Amino acid sequence: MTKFIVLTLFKEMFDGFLSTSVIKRAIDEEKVSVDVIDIRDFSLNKHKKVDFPPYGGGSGMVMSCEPLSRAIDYATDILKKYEKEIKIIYLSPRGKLLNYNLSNSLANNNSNYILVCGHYEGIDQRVIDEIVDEEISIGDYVLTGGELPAMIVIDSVSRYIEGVLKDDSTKEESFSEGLLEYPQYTRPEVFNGKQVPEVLLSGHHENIDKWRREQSLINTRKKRPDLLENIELSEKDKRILEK
Ligand code: 4GT
Repeated sequence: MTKFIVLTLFKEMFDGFLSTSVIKRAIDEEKVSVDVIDIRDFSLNKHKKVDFPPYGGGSGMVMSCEPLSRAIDYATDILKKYEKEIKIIYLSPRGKLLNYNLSNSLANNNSNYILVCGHYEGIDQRVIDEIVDEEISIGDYVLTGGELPAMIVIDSVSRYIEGVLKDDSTKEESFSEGLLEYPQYTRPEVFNGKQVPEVLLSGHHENIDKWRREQSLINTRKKRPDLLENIELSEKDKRILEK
């Protein structure tokens, strides 16, 4: 089981996420666990303050070191009881970009995770420098907090944990690793005069696999040619793309 402990000022944001669909089932079946802890509980300040104006001036508030470091110590103590390594991740637009490879490796490197969510102008740099192991970004845009990114990390990592997806669609996916997915169709056979591609109705699995691979490759070249630069294509794949 992979364990996530989330540290946040806005616990309630996780309620819907953790009580729905695939993630709910993964938790119920003990494939993953997610504990959400309020950083405010670790403030020693009599008003439970966790943020202060930035040194040097400027707008907004910065989350201060003490509550955060105490919350991280508390989470670390919980995770110490288990065999796995403990990785402390800060979600931030300055982090390493999340992609298929990173999600997959987080799922399969025998680690449990502490996910630190910033809010306002973020957290004191000394926490990042001295305590955080890895900074992860979910894309090149700024959000109001690290909570949505933390959910995205948990969601995308969980999909690659053995047994989380019932019919293991990541196996099928790994057939198109690093490429865009092929198009999917379901009933009815004709919608607004448009037919489902003939080959998918043929029952000929070899032809279906071949068609899907072609679609993945052609779509990837058309929409995300950058993805083709990071993967190794077979001779067969190269021939498809030469056509
Ligand atoms: C974007 C991302 C992220 C934010 C991202 C600190 C205060 C960061 C607000 C937070 N924005 N977090 N992880 N692209 N905003 O991943």
